[in-house]
Amino acid sequence: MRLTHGLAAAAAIPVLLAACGDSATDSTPAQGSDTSAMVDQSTPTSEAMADNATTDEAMADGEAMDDGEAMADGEAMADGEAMDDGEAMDEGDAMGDDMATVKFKVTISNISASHPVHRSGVFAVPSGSDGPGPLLPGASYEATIYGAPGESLSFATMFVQSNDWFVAPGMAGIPLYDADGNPVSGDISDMLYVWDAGTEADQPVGQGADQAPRQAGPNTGDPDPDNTVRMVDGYPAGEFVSVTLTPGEGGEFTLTITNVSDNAMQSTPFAPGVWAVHAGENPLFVPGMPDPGHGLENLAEDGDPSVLAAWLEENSGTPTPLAPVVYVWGDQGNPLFTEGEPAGDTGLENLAEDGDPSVLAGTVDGEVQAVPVDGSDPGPAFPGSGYEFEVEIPEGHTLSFASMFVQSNDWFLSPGADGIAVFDSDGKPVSGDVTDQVFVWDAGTEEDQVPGFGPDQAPRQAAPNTGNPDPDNEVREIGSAEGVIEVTVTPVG
Ligand SMILES: [Ca+2]
Ligand SMILES: [Ca+2]
Ligand SMILES: [Ca+2]
Ligand SMILES: [Ca+2]
Repeated sequence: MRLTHGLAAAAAIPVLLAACGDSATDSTPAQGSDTSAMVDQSTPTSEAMADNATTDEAMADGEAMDDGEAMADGEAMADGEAMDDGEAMDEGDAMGDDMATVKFKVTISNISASHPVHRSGVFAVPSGSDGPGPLLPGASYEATIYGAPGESLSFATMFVQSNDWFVAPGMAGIPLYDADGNPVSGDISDMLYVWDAGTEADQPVGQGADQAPRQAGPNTGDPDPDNTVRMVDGYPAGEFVSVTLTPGEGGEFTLTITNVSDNAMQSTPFAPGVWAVHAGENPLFVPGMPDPGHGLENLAEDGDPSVLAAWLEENSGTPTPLAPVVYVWGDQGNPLFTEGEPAGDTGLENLAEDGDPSVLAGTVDGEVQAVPVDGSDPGPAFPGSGYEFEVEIPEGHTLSFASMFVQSNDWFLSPGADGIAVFDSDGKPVSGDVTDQVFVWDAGTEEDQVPGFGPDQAPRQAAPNTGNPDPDNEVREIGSAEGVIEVTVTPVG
């Protein structure tokens, strides 16, 4: 058992008893001797039986044990003879039905660095305009982005007087910091290219009937005889757009895309596009390969960034540490919070803002796992690490836990109102991935800043509980936990 948190380990038995709604905390001699006898049977179930907490729970009433009546509702146990010769114990299933407590190994793995895209968005509103629209010569799109050293920027915007051309950086994207860790500042146009998406046959630039300004409808035109994304020769991107990065405070940059095509060989609008800040290579396309099919075609042929933006959002995630976990089980669902209600003074705020689970653990009689799998001291679990613990859960009960999403003001990971089903409808223990029952929540206790950059977030804040009040004080779902953590339960007892 990886319960290295001594306090939590010591609290395990009272918690289990509380969860069982039973006050039988005294261990009578009768129970003690029975426990020994069961251990001696060396049956598959004997290990589970050996735990005092399990025995206490099943036997419910130590006093009644003396006259055997408490055993009467445990049919396998009721047969004293069977116990004596061990036959009942050999029938592991019968014992399981009655004792009905299963030990699970629970793993919470931090996979938050698995998304290559960390943040993404759309630019669509030209300067001087009230709403989305094409970027005419002289006008600019702006986007506010955040980037850390090691991250790069990619974006794409349609070259409107074409069938399927767009402007974007190359395979590496644009690194946002130089080798000394200084933010990139100024004109980046020479890192951009005009690309052919390979999705529609090219017609003469600015004249083709199937090009966006003239085509009968979106996605009109012949297939491109070359279906690969490739650079367009003779069209240097810097002749058509001027693109700058202006660093601000705390990892902020302003991306400005200005249409300068008026004096170029071909005047053209550009269209609303997407941006992505990422680790590794440009996630939008691979030069020399076909359009990956995430929406680049819509952007490049019709100036519609929505499909690609949705894919990026779906595949974006901020790498984050996790903080020590509080966990609890019971038959009343998840006791750690109530969706749609304020967090109150349960300790959820301490957990969600500062990564401190101890107050909430006290409130719900929960346990804490504070030492990550790759560590020996309590602390955060970074991407690639995680938390692991073993827990005995009575049949029909569910498991709940909470852990801070550290690169946030007040986000945490936890299952919904029902908790995690660790037994199926037949009462059999579940084994495997249960991440789909876990979500990212906003505790409603602190105003959100950009994940990974907010100065009042745990890694950067001056002190615990620093930050503005949340304008919405209700606990609410942010999204799925998929891509942030992976949660598995495995029966081991
Ligand atoms: Ca083409
Ligand atoms: Ca077309
Ligand atoms: Ca919040
Ligand atoms: Ca804070």
